[in-house]
Amino acid sequence: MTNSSPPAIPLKHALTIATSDSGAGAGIQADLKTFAAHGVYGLSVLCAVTAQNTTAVTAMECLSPATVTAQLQAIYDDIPVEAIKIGLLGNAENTRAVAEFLAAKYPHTPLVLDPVMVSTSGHVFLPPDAVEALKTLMAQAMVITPNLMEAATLWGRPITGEAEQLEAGRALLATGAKSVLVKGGHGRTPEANDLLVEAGGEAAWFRGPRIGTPNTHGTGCSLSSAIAANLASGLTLREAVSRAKEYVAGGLRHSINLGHGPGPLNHFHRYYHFN
Ligand code: PXL
Repeated sequence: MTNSSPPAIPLKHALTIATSDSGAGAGIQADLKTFAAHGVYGLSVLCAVTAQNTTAVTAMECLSPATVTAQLQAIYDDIPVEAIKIGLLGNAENTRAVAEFLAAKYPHTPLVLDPVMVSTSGHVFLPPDAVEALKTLMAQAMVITPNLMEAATLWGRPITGEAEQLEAGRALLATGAKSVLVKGGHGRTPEANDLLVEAGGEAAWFRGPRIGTPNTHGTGCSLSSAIAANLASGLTLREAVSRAKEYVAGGLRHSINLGHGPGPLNHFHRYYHFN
């Protein structure tokens, strides 16, 4: 081996079950880039395809639950999975198919569930029956990662400050999720503070400055994938969240001016920046 060869690292595998974003800033593309940036082998199960760029989502088509399950089975039959991230599943049928498969085959694998319902550009991704199905899947999660709007929707009450952020986090433990990360990125305060509420109601704040950039597309996808990658590498949940927040902050500091709307973060900011 020469001095210049890269280091050998343990092979860990993270699986994303999510939807394609043709602009590749969010969705399954963001998840796979995040896994790669963490030195974790990324596996993917595609649930739907969106046609979108930085300005709008113009079409979406779901794959059949049979095709979703076949992808899960193909991976299960051949490749180990140390952590799973769930993003946009598209409809109630796919959500139920995923819930059934994970309960049967991956009952002890750490599951990070990002309850994506509406895109930042305002596109409603999930019909109401899919939101109900998603609530059932939350009971299988190690952590769910709602932003303030998603947490308010799931809780059924508005969140206007940190006291309510904490109340919402505690209330959402009733979903059955082992812990809840209520992300503060969509607030209006100078800081973007995320709150982790763990079983029993114990809470930990992860504080950080709000990073002034319009390019925030895919932030939620990337954070939940970074948490999953860190869990796959064997970190505790708190450490996984803390490092994931740092990773996303770095990506936002070096975010990419792509297209005419909000661009994505730079998933590989630790390796190169664009000028
Ligand atoms: O960031 C949520 C999200 C998840 N999945 C897909 C998306 C988006 C946001 O645009 O496009 C496919």
